[in-house]
Amino acid sequence: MKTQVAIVGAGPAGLLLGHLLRAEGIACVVIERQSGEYVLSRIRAGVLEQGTVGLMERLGLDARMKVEGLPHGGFNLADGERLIRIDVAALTGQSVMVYGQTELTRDLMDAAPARGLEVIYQAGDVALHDVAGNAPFVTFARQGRDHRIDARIVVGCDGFHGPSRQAIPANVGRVFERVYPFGWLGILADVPPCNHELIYANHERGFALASMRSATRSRYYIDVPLTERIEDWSDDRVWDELAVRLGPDAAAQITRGPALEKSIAPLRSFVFEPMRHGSLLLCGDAAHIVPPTGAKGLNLAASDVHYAAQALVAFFRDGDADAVAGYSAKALARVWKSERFSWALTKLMHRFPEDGPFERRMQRAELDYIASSEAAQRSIAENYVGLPL
Ligand code: RFL
Ligand code: PHB
Repeated sequence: MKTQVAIVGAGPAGLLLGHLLRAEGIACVVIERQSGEYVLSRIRAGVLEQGTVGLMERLGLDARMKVEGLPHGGFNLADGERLIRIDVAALTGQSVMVYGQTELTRDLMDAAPARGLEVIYQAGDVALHDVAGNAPFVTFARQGRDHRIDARIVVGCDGFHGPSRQAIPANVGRVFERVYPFGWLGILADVPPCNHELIYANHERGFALASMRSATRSRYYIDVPLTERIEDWSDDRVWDELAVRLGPDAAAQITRGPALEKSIAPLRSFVFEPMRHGSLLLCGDAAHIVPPTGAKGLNLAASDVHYAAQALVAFFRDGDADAVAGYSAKALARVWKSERFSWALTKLMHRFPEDGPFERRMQRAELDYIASSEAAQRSIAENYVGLPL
């Protein structure tokens, strides 16, 4: 089989890119290791930046989001004593959209057949070949047969553990990484949220986040040491801990219910440079990871894809090879700013094992400053809604 662009991975990055390329008449195929059902079962991001929403609008795939998504004009930082509301709408004139990654992925998946976007699910042993040159190809096995797709460009949208990043020789790439000494234990339940906006809390006992998927579905997180096992966290134990960390006002509004999903995700900051090697481009978690504190992971995947689509349209339509060559620098400039914001908010809102009373006072002083300064709030707000594409 021959195509213009072979996309590895049908998560949000791969599907979004496939749709953007098809909308410009560029031939592409998406190759995914898992089944579509499995991809949809992963509970992940919940907050979309304006830019991500804008891409769905541009594709005309925003109808369900407009009905079911919840626009939020603010969010809250709590420290056990007070709630600092960041009035994102007043400070930036923009809002974020609470709409689950599962729903966004479903919208992209459902629209694929009608838009002529071919997605090959359950592809085993996916491997990238000759990406340094001008005739790369991808091989995989499916239903007992070996397949090969020849392309002009390969885009790796295969997440942190996928094979695309590994296809770049070690002497070409450079890794920047910070692994955090805790993970987030998340719980999803069909109960109304405790607050109409998100609450990020830094409590003496640790971090907590109250989020949601809809008016009847809540998503909560607490941070736990990496040594914790999910089997040791009964639903009641999670609810008890949330009630303490979120503080008495929020606790009074918490409705408890059985967990639909409960898991622990490690926290990591990671950037791989460059995001292009020869005919291979990397997008999303394949190239970088942020801790979830800033709600940036999916949104960064979307901005990468936006830049990649722009470059590929210029390349295939106008023969502009410089556009592809410039992709990495353009994407990385935005990636590093989101890395910084996610890291800074993680530092502000979590208790690190190595921290002593001085670091605690620094956190408190920074929260005091944020509470009292519109300039500080504006800086947080413009990062939270997403820096311009
Ligand atoms: P994905 O979603 O990991 O998709 C990669 C796809 O590639 C497939 N794949 C392969 N396909 C073929 N061959 C192989 N060998 C393959 N290996 C892997 C995988 O099966 C998969 O389908 O990466 P993508 O598309 O780059 O999207 C990134 C986002 O998923 C991620 O950044 C976010 O979920 C991060 N994140 C959040 N982001 C936000 O913007 N806002 C949030 O509120 C937010 N909350 C979160 C999060 C991530 C979390 N976890 C669990 C990591 C909350 C959590 C708890
Ligand atoms: C979520 O709802 O899953 C969520 C919200 C905000 C974050 C991270 C995760 O910062």
